[in-house]
Amino acid sequence: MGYRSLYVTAKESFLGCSKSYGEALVVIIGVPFDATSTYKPGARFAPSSLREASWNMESFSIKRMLDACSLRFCDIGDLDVVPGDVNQTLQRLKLVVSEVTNDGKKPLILGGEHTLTLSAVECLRDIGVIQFDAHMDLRDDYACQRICHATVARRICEAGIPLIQVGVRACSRDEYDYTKESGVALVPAHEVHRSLSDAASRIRDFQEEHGRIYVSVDLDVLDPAFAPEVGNPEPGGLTTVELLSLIEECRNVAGGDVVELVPSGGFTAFTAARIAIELMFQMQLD
Ligand SMILES: [Mn+2]
Repeated sequence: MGYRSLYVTAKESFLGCSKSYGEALVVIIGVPFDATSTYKPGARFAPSSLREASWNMESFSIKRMLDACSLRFCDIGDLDVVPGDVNQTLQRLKLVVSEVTNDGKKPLILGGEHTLTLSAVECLRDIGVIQFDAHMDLRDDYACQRICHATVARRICEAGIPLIQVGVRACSRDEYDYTKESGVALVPAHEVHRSLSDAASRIRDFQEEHGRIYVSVDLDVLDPAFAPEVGNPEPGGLTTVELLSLIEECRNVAGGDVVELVPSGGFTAFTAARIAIELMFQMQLD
């Protein structure tokens, strides 16, 4: 695979302060892949854009009284993806994530498109998935593809992995019916807007029921006012502050990802980098 040869230097790493792999609890993996995009491609440019944004942000958090550069994380660079080949790319990602988890470390993936979540969660045993997303991604197939960004949550459910979807506001009737049949927990965007504290307690309940969790953040969960540079924007979303406070409710986090950033000259990469930093804080809590 050769991903170890793709180690970035500490200076080029996320936040510019990567530790060695041996020291790390959290391992950052970029996945510059967007082959199944159906509207706006370009998520392949997100990992480098996220790193660049992170170099221009403060690592110290006044809210947590902690410096992100004091966290034990290692940025191993980008996966050696196979452009245009989702199956091969997911297979490669599984090899890398398996190695990371076998070494007792937690993967934090910088996408890339949402499909890559499937590889990550398949490597983790006994977890529940918290999916922050405008969309359900529960279609059985989409645009003649069974493995793509619009079907990823369906494949996760079929693997028997418990799932809660938070911030959803765009789905088909069939997808909605599937949540009822399959027991997917739902906290739609309008419920978050009605009561942030109720949404937080739903997340806590899910975490208590399922123990270890994987947190997948599709940036389009945010309103396009806050995160316009995404593959499939959908109005009526969460504010950045709402999302960050819900991420703070996520405990016992075994892994996570930030996906669907499509950088195009604006500042959404800064929002994405902030979310990645906060996920890293949560991963080091337990
Ligand atoms: Mn989405």
